[in-house]
Amino acid sequence: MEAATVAPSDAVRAVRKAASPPEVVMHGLRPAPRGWLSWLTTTDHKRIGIMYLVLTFTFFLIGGVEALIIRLQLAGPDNTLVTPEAYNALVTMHGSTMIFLFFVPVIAGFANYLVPLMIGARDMAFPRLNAFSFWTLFFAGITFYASLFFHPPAAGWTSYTPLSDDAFSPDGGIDAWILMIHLTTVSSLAGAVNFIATIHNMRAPGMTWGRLPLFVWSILIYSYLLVLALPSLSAAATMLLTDRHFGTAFFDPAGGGSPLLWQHLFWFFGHPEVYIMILPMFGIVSEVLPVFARKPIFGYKAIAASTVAIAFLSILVWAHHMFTTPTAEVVLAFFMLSSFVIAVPTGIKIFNWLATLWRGSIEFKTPLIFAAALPGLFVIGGISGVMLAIFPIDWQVHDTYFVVAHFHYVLFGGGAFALIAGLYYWYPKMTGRLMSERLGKLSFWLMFIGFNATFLVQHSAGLSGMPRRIYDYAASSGWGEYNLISTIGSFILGIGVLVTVFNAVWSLKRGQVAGNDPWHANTLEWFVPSPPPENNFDQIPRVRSLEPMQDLRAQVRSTQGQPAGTVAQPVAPTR
Ligand code: HEM
Ligand SMILES: [Cu+2]
Repeated sequence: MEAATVAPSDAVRAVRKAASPPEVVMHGLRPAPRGWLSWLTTTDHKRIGIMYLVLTFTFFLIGGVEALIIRLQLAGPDNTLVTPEAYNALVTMHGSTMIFLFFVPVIAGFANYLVPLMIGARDMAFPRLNAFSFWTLFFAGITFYASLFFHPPAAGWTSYTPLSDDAFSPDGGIDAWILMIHLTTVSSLAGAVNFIATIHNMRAPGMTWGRLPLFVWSILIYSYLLVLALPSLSAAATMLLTDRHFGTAFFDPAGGGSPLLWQHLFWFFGHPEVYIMILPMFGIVSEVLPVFARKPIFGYKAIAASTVAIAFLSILVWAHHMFTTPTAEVVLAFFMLSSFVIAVPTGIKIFNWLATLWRGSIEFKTPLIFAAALPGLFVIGGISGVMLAIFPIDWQVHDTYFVVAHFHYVLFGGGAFALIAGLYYWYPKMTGRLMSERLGKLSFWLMFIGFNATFLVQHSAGLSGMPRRIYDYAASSGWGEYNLISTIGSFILGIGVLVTVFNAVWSLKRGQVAGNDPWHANTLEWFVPSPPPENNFDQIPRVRSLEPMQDLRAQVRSTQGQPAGTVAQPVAPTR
């Protein structure tokens, strides 16, 4: 026909267009950023998770160096390695770094990486909010450490008034601390809302509450506790800020305020905070033990329920940090008893973990060894905690090294060991390579010996009266030997940590290639390749039990008639 050689008129084009189905036309799509810019602009939960982990482990190392300087200063009597002012700053930076810049956000790092994968989702509910959480944390760290260049805070990580008010801490260090608190709070709250929305709404088909992995349970409760506890701290920090700069007197008796108000607000946040840190560690242990014991977790429901119970009870015990303040005896008794009660759900967990290991065919891999250290070391800290909760005992040992020993047994002995278990366990998923087992075991034994050498003797130092946060002591005090042992232990512990850091860096290129499921694990993150593709799941498997990977393997066995070593989603072509 003639028309074939003639270009169609605009009118014809318009008619043709109207007849064809509607199309989506993309205008001006920018090419995806590459290199470091792609990290800066990412909203992928896995990349954000990795940035969280790198940032928070960096703070862990900085906080660790501060701890070693503290230990050097205390190694012997009448030491003057650092000035008293620098010492106070070191203690404050160490405590604040470990709690606010390391422990709470490192959990957000693991959770960011793992929660969507474990529940069969393609990302977090609000990916941009997620990036916002990370960058707020980043700037919180910068704000806090920038104070080193003018005047670091020195009122302890608890910033008790009146020490932290403008009369006693006139320079800007406390303000940097307050700003850091505000920024980490905003970061954690945004993260918590994101985890809650994700876990409630984005689980794979079939993943009922009774099939939710225990780590995900612990992250859900961690998030709710953050939402409940953090506002109390932000309010207190804001009041301190206005007291310092705008003439209010919330904490100043001269203007009708009360320094005790700070303590109440701080510990109303502070005790839930310890469970914010430790419950996810319990979650890691509950994931790792059954995999390496080759048995289902014992008492799934009891472990999940005890997580909720501990979280609830943790809101009722804050004044056990204030037993030495003027308080009516009936109130002291209430807080003593409520503290005792927490030992019950905690004990339930311990027994369930032991029952999980009992008669299992245990594989002594590094993640298992680190995870199994938690029940042992945490129980020591739990028992000293119950002792401290008896208020006449607390009257004797409050603010001594006994308390320092207590909370390091729970936080480092329980917490950090479990965290490193998580690192060895999930590293192959994140990087595609296994960490070295030999270095892992070396690291464990150095850390285990170093940790106990550092902190066991601190119970004795505390019982013989050594005060917490003290700068130096006389030779006649008799504390010299305890402290020397403790300092030597802390360096063994430090070397142990460095072995794992070296292992993580070395294995990035040299580690054994992992495949998607090196541990023959139970949960969905092992179904996708290591590292997972950007969209995580091409198809989202239907979940039929607590151990979906076991079901998938059984399915392969029954359809192909041969045992499935691992099962995996077909590898998608990489872009
Ligand atoms: C059985 C459970 C626990 C009980 C009964 C308990 C009890 C106590 C008590 C009574 C104190 C106050 C000591 C004093 O100031 O004289 C204290 C301090 C402390 N506890 Fe616990 N605790 C328990 C578990 C934990 C856990 C799991 C963590 C952390 C993950 C933790 C971290 C701390 C910290 C950081 C302090 C020091 C607070 C400060 O700066 O004064 N505790 N604990
Ligand atoms: Cu407490």
